[in-house]
Amino acid sequence: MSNTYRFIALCTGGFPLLATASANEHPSQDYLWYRQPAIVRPAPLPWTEGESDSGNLPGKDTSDAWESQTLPVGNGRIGGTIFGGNHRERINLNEVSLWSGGPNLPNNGYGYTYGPTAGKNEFGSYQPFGNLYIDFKLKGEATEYSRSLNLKDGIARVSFTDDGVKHERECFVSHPDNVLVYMAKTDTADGLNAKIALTPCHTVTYSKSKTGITMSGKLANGEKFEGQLLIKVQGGTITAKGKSGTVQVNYRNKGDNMEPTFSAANMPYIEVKGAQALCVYVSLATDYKMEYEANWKGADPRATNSAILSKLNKKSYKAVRSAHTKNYKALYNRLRIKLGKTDSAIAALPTDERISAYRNGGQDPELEATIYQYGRYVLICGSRPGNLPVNLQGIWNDKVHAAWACDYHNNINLQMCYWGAEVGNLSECHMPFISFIKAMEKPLTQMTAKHFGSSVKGWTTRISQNPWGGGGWEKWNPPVNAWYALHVWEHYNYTRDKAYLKNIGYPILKNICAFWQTRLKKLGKGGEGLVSNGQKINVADYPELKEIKAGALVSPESWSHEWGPIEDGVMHDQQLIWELFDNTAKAAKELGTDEAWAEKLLSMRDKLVPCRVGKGGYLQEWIIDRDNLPNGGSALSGHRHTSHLIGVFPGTSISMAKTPELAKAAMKSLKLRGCGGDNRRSWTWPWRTALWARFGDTQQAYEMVQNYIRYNVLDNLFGNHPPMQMDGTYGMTGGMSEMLLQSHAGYIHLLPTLPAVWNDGYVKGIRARGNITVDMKWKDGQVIDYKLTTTSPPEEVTVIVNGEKKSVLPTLVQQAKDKAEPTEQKSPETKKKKKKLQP
Ligand code: FUC
Repeated sequence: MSNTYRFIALCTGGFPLLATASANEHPSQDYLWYRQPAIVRPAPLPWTEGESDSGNLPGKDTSDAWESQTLPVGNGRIGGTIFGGNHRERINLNEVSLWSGGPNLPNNGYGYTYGPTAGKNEFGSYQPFGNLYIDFKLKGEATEYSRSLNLKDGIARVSFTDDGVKHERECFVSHPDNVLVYMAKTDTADGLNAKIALTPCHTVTYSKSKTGITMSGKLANGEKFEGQLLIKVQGGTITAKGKSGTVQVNYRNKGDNMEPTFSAANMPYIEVKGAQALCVYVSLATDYKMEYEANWKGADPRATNSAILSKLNKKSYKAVRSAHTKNYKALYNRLRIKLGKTDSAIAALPTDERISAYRNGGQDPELEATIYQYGRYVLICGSRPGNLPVNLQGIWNDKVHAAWACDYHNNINLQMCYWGAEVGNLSECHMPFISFIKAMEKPLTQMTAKHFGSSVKGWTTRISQNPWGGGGWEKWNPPVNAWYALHVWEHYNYTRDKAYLKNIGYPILKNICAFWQTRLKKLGKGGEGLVSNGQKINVADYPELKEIKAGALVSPESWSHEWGPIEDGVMHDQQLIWELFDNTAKAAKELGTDEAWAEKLLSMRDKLVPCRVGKGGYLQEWIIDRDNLPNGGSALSGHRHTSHLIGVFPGTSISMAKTPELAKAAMKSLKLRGCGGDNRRSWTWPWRTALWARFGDTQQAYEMVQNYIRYNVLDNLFGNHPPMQMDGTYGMTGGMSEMLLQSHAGYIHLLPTLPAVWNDGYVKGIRARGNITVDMKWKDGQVIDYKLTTTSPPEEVTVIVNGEKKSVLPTLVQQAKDKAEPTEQKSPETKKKKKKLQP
């Protein structure tokens, strides 16, 4: 029997028999699996008020089973995290737009009160929707238990045997049908007995029908939400039980430990008896709309849910499932990767044990490739056009008062979530971020004027954002608009979609330029007028300022995240603004517009105080060459942020090819940061992976990948800040991509930093700037086959292959329509060797 799933068709009732995989038949890549469920804690449920034990198999004893053990599914709007309990299943439910708080305008986007009851004048926080609980009436102990998530079809599965009877369950969130789907099935003639409830996190009103439950409510900020369950069975009976009415939710504990409390006595539930299979469809909706002009208000959630479920009611489970896999695979299968073969003893282990083996020094290139693909998986699940972008935790959150409000944090986090989108061939999944930037322009323009004065045009934002146009955290983050602009530009740079650039991208870039055109400060000769921590400094004390010419431009009073003084000319800002002006001028040229304006922009770009190598040979982080910080401590080592290296990555202004002196100094700075203590965060490793890759240091780049897995990955491959934070999970796809292909310096470099562990492998479908898709295969660290394709009129491009520069004309291919369910293609290894592409 092969190492893949067996699918056996069951012809009755539209319920296909679930994929079966025995314990030793788990794929070793693009796949996560475990021998135990995540612990499902006792909960108030309408049929067991006050019960203390759900009788599940023991799970792994971790401090937080939700954040480290559950498996995520999603469709960009609805998210679920599955516990996989054999007796009691719990799925934590999310809808990307359920947010407390509001535009917090009285404080001009300041004030960081969050939590479930925050009103419109407060920042608020991303809220969990509720929980789906299913209690199965089982006879005994589970054997042959396994729980998995298959990245190749976007389905989470649980299987086990109870009292000699096989049980199989699967769960996914369908994008085409817009619902979370849970299916349970057994092969016993007696069938399944189960009780099903939807529990709340906020005060709600319940109603029940013959086959379902509705739970609706309104947050303190007026946002309406509603969840509907629709239950279908094959064989057996369904009965709606319990009461309808309002369930009051209160909260106990403070901060991140805050929890909803309620009595389940007045809740309805569904009882299923003797079914061969049962299926729960969960439709969740709010009345949020990402549109300022509409006052952020859209369709009534009841109308949304009813429309979704009435359409779905007519479909068989089989049809829903196959529409999901077709839609999901059309995105996921665009990129395939092999980084090497893992030793079979390690490859056979469940994911958590593989992580432990890795931490103990084991090599596992297939786990590393899974980490790469997992970043793509969670992007497909968390970020689909038409929805809000992913937040600090993707779209998955079980806390009513989550860390940092589970917000749109922008001094690294939100941006990093999208580092893998373009290069990872998921360009449309980048769009929610860009649409969010666009949707926030108007409220942010007003807040910006209020804060910076009416002479400053355009907009920028505070360090954290909510979906209501509001801001939070203590500081503004002026240069973040230029960082956002990099995403706006790179989407064009990768896709070469002129309609996008004209209608969406370029207007955003112009508004951001307007901010800096009116905000930049002119210094006098030798830096005269420079302000640090609110004080004009005596420039004569700082010889490094001598070279500054009169009229040089600096970003006034900014911050190198998140340390050092508030000062003019912080290098993070200078680099970002340089890229903004440079890219916007390029955009104007691409569109053949605003020639004179773009010229002015370029002349401002050239007046920006440039990066400088300090006396120690480091790239200066501030305009002043500091070894130590004014309030004590080294200004060079230890800090997790690498803000002054942004021109190396994700920016492109500093590179070994174009600015070798600065690049070498940047490398020295990075080395000094170290790898211990505060450097170990979910997001530090992807950034450093990409930085070392851009420096061409294979060993260091690979060590960053290893450190991510060693220190900041949880058993379910969620990133861990701590607490769980998804920036690193997404970012690793971008970071590792830089090791395999670089295209920022005007040419395409294949395998710039390939570690020995990845010596034999392939990537099919990775993207390069210029609307180019690259397939390549390598052996003994050397590229042995590669192919460039494009859907634009092909133009010659320089490619570095095995150290040699070649000129290659990409092959023109048709724009892929909805690729539907691509027939399983053979891997490059098993394919008949193609004629090597002659550059
Ligand atoms: C930034 C980072 C922190 C954390 C927080 C959510 O402020 O500096 O490390 O990731 O965002």
